[in-house]
Amino acid sequence: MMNRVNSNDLTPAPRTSDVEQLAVELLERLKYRIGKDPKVAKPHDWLTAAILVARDRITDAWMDSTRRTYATGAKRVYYLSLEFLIGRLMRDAMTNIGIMEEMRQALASLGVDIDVIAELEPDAALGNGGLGRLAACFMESMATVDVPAYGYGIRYVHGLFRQQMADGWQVELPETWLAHGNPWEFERRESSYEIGYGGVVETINIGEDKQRFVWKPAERVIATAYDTPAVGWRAKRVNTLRLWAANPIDPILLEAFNAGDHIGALKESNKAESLTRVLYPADATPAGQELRLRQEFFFCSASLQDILRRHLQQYPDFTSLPDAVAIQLNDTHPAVSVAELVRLLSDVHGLDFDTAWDISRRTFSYTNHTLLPEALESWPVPLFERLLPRHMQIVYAINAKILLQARKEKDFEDQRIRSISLIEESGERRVRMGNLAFVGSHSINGVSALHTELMKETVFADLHKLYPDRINNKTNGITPRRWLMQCNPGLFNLIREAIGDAFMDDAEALTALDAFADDRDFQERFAAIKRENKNRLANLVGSRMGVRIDPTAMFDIQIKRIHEYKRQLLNIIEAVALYDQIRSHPELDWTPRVKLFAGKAAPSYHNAKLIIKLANDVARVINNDPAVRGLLKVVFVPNYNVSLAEIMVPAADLSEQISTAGMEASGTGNMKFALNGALTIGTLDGANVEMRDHVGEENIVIFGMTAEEVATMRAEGHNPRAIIEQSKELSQALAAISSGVFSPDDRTRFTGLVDGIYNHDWFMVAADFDAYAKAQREVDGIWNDKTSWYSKTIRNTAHMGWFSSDRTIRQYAKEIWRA
Ligand code: GPQ
Repeated sequence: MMNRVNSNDLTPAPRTSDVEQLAVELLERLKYRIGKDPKVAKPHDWLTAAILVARDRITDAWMDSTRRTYATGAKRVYYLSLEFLIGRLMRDAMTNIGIMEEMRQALASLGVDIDVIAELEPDAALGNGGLGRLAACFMESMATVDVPAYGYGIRYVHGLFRQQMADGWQVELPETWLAHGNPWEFERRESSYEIGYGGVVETINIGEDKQRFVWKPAERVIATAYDTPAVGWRAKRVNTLRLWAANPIDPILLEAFNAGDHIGALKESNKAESLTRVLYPADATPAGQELRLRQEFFFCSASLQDILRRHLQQYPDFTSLPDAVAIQLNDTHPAVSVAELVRLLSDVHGLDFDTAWDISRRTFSYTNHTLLPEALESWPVPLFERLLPRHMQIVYAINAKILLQARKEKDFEDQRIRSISLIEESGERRVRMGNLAFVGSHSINGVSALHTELMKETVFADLHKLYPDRINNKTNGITPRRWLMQCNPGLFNLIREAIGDAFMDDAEALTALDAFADDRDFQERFAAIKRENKNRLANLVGSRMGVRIDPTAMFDIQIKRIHEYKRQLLNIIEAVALYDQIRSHPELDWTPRVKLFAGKAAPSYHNAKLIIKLANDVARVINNDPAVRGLLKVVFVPNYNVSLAEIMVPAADLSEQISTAGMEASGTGNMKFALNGALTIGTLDGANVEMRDHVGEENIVIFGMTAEEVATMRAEGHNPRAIIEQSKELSQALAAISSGVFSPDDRTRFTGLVDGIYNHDWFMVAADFDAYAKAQREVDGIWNDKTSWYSKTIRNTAHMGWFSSDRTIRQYAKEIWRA
C-alpha cells in the first residue's frame, strides 16, 4: 500500500513575501515597460508583464552562466539547427525557475487568471516535427545537465503554417507568432555579420607556388542576432538560443527613392528580409529551391563568424578550436558549414588548407535523422557554384582529398568511389550534403539503435567502410519537464506522493513506480487522472469541433506529421474494417473507441493531403451512422502543434506508433505517450525497439514485419493483390474506400490511394494489415481487464525515465563533444 500524503506537505505553500514581491514586479513592468495602468490593461498586457518578470529573474542566472563558462574555460557546444519547435515558453520557464505557483497567486491577487493569459502566448513553431522538437528538448536538457551551449537557427517571421479544414481538406494559413512582439527575446544589434552570395573568387599568388583566395560576393546581407534564454531545470544554468534575422545593408536606396522609384528603393530591403521570412514546411523532403540554400548558408555563416569571434576573445588562435568548441550539425541542413568553416579559417584567417580542414573536421559532428533516400539533401552543381563559388572550390578540394585516400584502400573500386564522392555524377551533377557532413565530421550519429545499424548498412555503407570508427548511436529523448511535469500535473503530483521527489532530478528513478503497478488503490488514482485529462480533451474536441466524444471510451491517438511511411492510412483502413464489423455483428461486445488523429501535411505532398481528407470523410460517415451506436468515433483535430500535443498526449490510452519497419529513424512522440501512461501499439521500428526492451515485451503491443523482413520483401517483390484477396476484412474496407462509400460527392477521390496499395504497397499497408487488426483486438482484450491495463500502463510510465533527453545529452557530451 502506498502512503497517502497530503500534497500540501510536499509542495510548500508559496511564501507570501514572494507572492507580494511578484505582484509588485508585475505592476512595475506593466507601468514602465508596457505603459499601462492595471485598470485598462488587457489580458495580453498581463501576459507580457508576467513574461518580463520571469525574464528579468532569468537574466541574473543567465549572466551568471555566461561568466561561469568564461571563468572555467569550459568547452562550448554549438547546436546548429534550421528548426527549433519551441512551443510556448512561459510555463516552461516559470516551472524551471520555480516561480509557477507564486506567479499564479500573484496574478490572482491582481485579478488575473494565469491559465487564461497562458493561452494567449503564441506557440513558437520554428520547426516542422520531430527534428525541430528534438532541438528544443535538447536546449532545455543542455541547460539542465550544465553543458555550456548555444542553439543557432533562424528567426522566421512566419513559423509553420496554421492548418484549417475546409470541407475536410487541409488549407494552409500564414502563422504570425511575432504579431504582438516577442517579450522573450533580446535583439543584439552589435552582433551582426555580413553574409555574401554569388560573385567571383580572386586568386592571388603569394609566392612559392602558394595562393590566396578572396571571395568577392556580388550580394551581401546583414545577419542580426536575437537571443532567447534557455532555462534548465531548477535554473542551474541558462543557455542562449541565438536566432538570426536578415537585414539589408542599405535599408533604402535613397537615390532611387528621390528619383521617384519608391518600390525599387525598397528592393534590397525586401530581398534581404524575404530570406528569413518563412520556414519551409516540408518535413524530411528537401525543398530544393534556391531560397532554401540561401537560408542554410545564411545561418551557418553568421553562426560560424560568431563562434570564431567568441573564440578569439579567449584564445590566441584557432589551433585550440576543437578543444574549446564542439559544433553539432542537426541533419544536413547546416552541412554547408563544413565548407564555410574551412573558408573562414583559410581565406579569412590565413591558415593553410590542410590545417583548416583538420581543425574543422575535429570540431564538427553530424546527426542523421532519416534513411529515406529522397530525403537526403543535394544541390545542383550549377546552383551551388553560382551562389557559393568559393565553397564549390572547397568542396572539390575536399572531394579530391577523400577520393585519393579511398583509392589507396583495398576494395575501393569505381562503384565505391562513386558512392562516397561529394558529387553525384549520374544524371544532373549535384553536391551531396550527407556525404559532405559525413566526411567533414569526426562523429556521425543515428537517433536510435536500429536506425544507427541501418545507417551502417544502407546510406553510409561505403563511407562507414572507409571510416569505421565514426558512426555511433545516440537514442533520442524528451524533456520530462515539459512532457510530464508541466503537461500532466495530476500524474506528476501522484507520482511524487508515491515515490518522492528523486525522479524530478533523475527521471530513471521513476522505476520505483513498478512497486505500485499492481496496487489497486494506486491504479484507481492513476485512472482518475487519466480520466480528467480525457475530459479536458473531450471538452476541447466538443468546443472546437462540435463533436461529442465519450471520455469513458478508449482514446486511441495518432498524432504526428502526415506521411505515407507513418501509415495513418493503415489506421484509417482499420477503422473502416472495424466499422464494417460493428455493423455486421451488432450482437458482439465491441470495445468503445475514439480514434483521434492530428498532424500537418507538407503543402506539396498530394497523398498526405488526401489522407487527411480521407480521415475526415471516414469520420463524417462513421460518426453519423446510428448503426455504430457511438461505439466508434473518428476525429481529426485541426492545427496540430506543441500546445495541442500537451493536451492530447496526457489524454491518450493507446499510442499509435505504426510506421513501416525501417523507416522511422526514432520517433519521440512514442516516448511522450508512454511516459504519460499510454499503452503503445507499434512496429519494431526506430526507438520502439528500445522502448520494448525497457518496458518489457508484455507491456507493449508489437505487431507486423521487422525491418529485415520489409527489406527482403521489397528486394524480392511481393504481391499485394494476393495478400488483399486473402483478407476479407481488408478487401472489403479497401473496396468501400475505393468505390466512394466515404466520398459520395466524388466517388473516385480515393481510388488512386487504394490503387497504390494494390499495385506496389511500398509502405506494406496490406502486408501488415491482418497483424495490425489482430493486435488491435488484443488491445481490446487488455482494455477490458482494467487491472491488467493499468498494471501495464503504470509500468510504461515507470520505465520511460531512460528516454529523458538529459540521458541523451549526457551521452552526446561524454562521447561526442567531450564537454
Ligand atoms: N525527422 Cl530528416 C524530422 O522530423 N524531420 C526531418 O527532416 C528528418 C527527420 C525526424 C524523424 O522522422 C524522427 O523519426 C525522429 O525521431 C526525429 O527526426 C528526431 O530525430
